[in-house]
Amino acid sequence: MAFWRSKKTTQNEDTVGQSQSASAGETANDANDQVTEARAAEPTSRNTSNETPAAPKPTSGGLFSKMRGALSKTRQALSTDIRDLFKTEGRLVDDEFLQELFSRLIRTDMGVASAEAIRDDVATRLKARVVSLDEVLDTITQQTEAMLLQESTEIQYTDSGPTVILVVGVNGSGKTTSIGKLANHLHKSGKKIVLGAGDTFRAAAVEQLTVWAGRIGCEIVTGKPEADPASVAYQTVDKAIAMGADVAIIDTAGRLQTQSNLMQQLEKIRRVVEKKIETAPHEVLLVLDATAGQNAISQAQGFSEAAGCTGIVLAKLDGSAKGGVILPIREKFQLPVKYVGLGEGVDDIAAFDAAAFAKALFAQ
Ligand SMILES: Nc1nc2c(ncn2[C@@H]2O[C@H](COP(=O)(O)OP(=O)(O)OP(=O)(O)O)[C@@H](O)[C@H]2O)c(=O)[nH]1
Ligand SMILES: [Mg+2]
Repeated sequence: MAFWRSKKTTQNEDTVGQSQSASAGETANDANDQVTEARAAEPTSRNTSNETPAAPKPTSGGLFSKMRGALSKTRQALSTDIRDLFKTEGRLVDDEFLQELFSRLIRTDMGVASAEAIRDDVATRLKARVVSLDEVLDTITQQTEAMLLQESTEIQYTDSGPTVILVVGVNGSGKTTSIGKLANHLHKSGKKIVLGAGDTFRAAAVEQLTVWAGRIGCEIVTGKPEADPASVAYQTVDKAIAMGADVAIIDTAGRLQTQSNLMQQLEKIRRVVEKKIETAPHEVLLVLDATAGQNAISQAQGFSEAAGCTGIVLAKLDGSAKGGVILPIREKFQLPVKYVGLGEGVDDIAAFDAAAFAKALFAQ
């Protein structure tokens, strides 16, 4: 039985996403004001890094249109391909049609299992009928949504004391940027945030996170260059407790799951954090790069187990024509996708929503 068939068919809404979509214009203005103030207070030398966050783009009227915009490359590739199947207005759904549909679906990096499931669903519902493009797209959208449904996208907050979130992933997947955006969301929803610059290998990494903290107006803990990342993590949690913060988010250096010394280092970070708060880390978020398509999966294979991950952030959806990769990600990692990265600006993150995602992927 495929993984998605056993999943619950309800999904919790994320409060951050809700508040953003409820008052997108107002929220964007607030963020822009904050950013302008924070920038004015920043030393200009901090902005010289190539990895400094991009200036925020204005939000374009709600979460759905943002998601739709981010998925435009994938959607264009898909719908052009599927539209191609309809040279005439209606088409008979027979074996030939189903085979052609299948080969178009797998081009989005959704993988064989997902493409088969969608094809089979179309067969069950529409076989031997003459159908329109819209009918096929509707059926595919519903099936995709069913496959993407998951129990919860919400951060698992602890009942008392700071919630500790560790962010991990391979090099360049989008960890630091996702932390900046997530911190901004949580900060705007009234949470007191501390960031921990746990990537101590590169000075630029500390600088990059420091710029984000300045923009958001939140605290950051940094160590000396090449300091033990575990000690930075420890101090971050320490600081979070001392100042009564709600959330501590700890950045880590990029690594491959095959680099055993670096994976042990993650283990050490977990241990020291646990020493401060027994139930921490409460979340270990694995950041995956959507532009890498199926490669994102093979790069991070085994990572989720080795690092004890609790959820996924799928970054860079906006730059990818391979948005379909979310389906095998849900299948292979057996983890909820909690957030999606929709760009480089402060507001370019959204709590994952299966219905909105499926609709944004296929709706014409
Ligand atoms: N378009 C787009 N770019 C993104 C997104 N998230 C991250 N990036 C860009 O991807 C690049 C790498 O992002 P980082 O956040 O530095 O990635 P990282 O995983 O922290 O990298 P390392 O610390 O080197 O392992 C940067 O140029 C980011 O601006 C996104 O959602 N959309
Ligand atoms: Mg980084």
